Amino acid sequence: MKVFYSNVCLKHAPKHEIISGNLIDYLESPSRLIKIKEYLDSLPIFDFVSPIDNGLDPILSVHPKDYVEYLQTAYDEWVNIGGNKDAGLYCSDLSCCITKDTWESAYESAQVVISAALELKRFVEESSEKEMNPLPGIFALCRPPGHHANSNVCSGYCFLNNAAISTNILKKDNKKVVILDIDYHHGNGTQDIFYLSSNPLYVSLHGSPDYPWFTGNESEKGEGEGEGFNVNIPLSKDTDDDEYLKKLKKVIYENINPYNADYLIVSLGVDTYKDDIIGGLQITSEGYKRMGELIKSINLPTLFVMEGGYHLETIGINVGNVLLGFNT
Ligand code: OKP
Ligand code: ZN
Repeated sequence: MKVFYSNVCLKHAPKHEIISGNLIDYLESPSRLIKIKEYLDSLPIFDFVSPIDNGLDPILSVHPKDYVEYLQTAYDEWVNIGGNKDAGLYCSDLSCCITKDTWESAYESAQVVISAALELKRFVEESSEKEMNPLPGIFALCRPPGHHANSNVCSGYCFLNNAAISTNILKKDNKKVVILDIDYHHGNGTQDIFYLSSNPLYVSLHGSPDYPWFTGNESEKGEGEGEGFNVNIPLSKDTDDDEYLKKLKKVIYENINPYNADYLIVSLGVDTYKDDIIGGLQITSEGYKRMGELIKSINLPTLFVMEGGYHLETIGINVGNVLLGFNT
């Protein structure tokens, strides 16, 4: 399996964030990526590939220019004025610290995902039915993550919505896309971006009630043309492997398979892990293997996009297990 990866994603490294009024170490740290890379490197099936710079256009298909310019210039402007004005104009919470390196890493994170999406698309277009066995899967190992970023709002460690950007690439040529968001948190940014659209189908399983607090209800089903194409499955904290897999299986049968998509994008967070420090359902490392197997059963060319996961001791094996489950 090809893994798109770039060290430039490590540069964004704010020192602190504020959670519940307390100043703590920034949890969305570069070590997360390093740990995952180390683990995948130790297994023979993963090939690391560097992204190609595909420029701003794919990003601008999701994010307006004024927002992109804000991300590019806010840090310098803030330093120049001595730091008191408009710093948070496009931010919805205190977890999206913009440092001198943020734009570079957020841009690179998007480029990792764009390159992975283009590679998957090319592979599928060049393959005959026969070659689709084994099922093509590609992993975009990127940070900062994306699913809380709205078109012009950064929040929850996210600046550019990587899953949405890659959706717009895979949607080209009248293709249909499913986004399956298995991060612990509801992907409010992704939901919002496509709320009025029937393509992609957005499906999220997430812990509730929890961040981002005001979205992720089952009653949010999309609007207009998008009605029926947004599926939220809120889960209680005590959800274990069996319960999780049962719900995932149900949504695959009832919503994902009947949609008849051409591509699957998995917003891959492993913060559902039982000991995660921010999220945490009762999922075990073995559970991630089963999740990967179930995702494979959807039988679509699949782009895995890295989102959350904060338990550094197991983040590698948990991500690895989803991918291994898919690849068996
Ligand atoms: C990003 B991703 C917890 C505060 C959490 C932001 C969480 C963002 C998660 N009390 N602050 O979905 O993993
Ligand atoms: Zn999360």
